[in-house]
Amino acid sequence: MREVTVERNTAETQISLTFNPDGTGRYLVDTGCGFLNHMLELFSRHGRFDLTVTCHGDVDVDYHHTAEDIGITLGQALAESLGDRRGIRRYGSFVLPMDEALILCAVDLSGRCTLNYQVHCPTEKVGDFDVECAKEFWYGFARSAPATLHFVQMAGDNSHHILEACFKGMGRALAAAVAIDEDFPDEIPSTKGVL
Ligand SMILES: [Mn+2]
Repeated sequence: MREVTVERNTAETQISLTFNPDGTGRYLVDTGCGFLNHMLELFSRHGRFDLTVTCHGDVDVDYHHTAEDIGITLGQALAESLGDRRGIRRYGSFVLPMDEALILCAVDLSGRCTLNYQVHCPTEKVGDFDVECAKEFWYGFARSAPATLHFVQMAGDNSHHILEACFKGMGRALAAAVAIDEDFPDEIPSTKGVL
């Protein structure tokens, strides 16, 4: 089991996060933001990752620091859990429909940060959550993983559905990417020999 726990403490957020890529989709999520809890719970279940998150953030400001810093911490936990990335499949992609929304999610656990976020929500908020914080979450994740992430919205006109499709779809794409390739479990999947 590749389970890791990461603590991250700043003046803005105090985060404790446990991540297991070989889990079953069990979660315990308390971020201080109801919508972000919902997204991380979906991510855990659809990726079959076990995930525990506790965050005490400066939510009296807004959810920006909370979303960004949880993304950073989750990316760090993913990186630590994979070690030198030996044996992983590296790539994953999923096109996830959520009612009228359709989102292409693709990941390369490349060791390099790229975020291509072509997601356009028609509203600024879902509940009390600023939809722009979702991009901050994924950018934080891509930087600290480090990983190449693509989100391309093919359809969708409901912000809740659009963001939910991103989290479910990237959960499933990542599940494929972190899986061990049983045919080549001792190989780092790069001609450079390093990821
Ligand atoms: Mn929902």
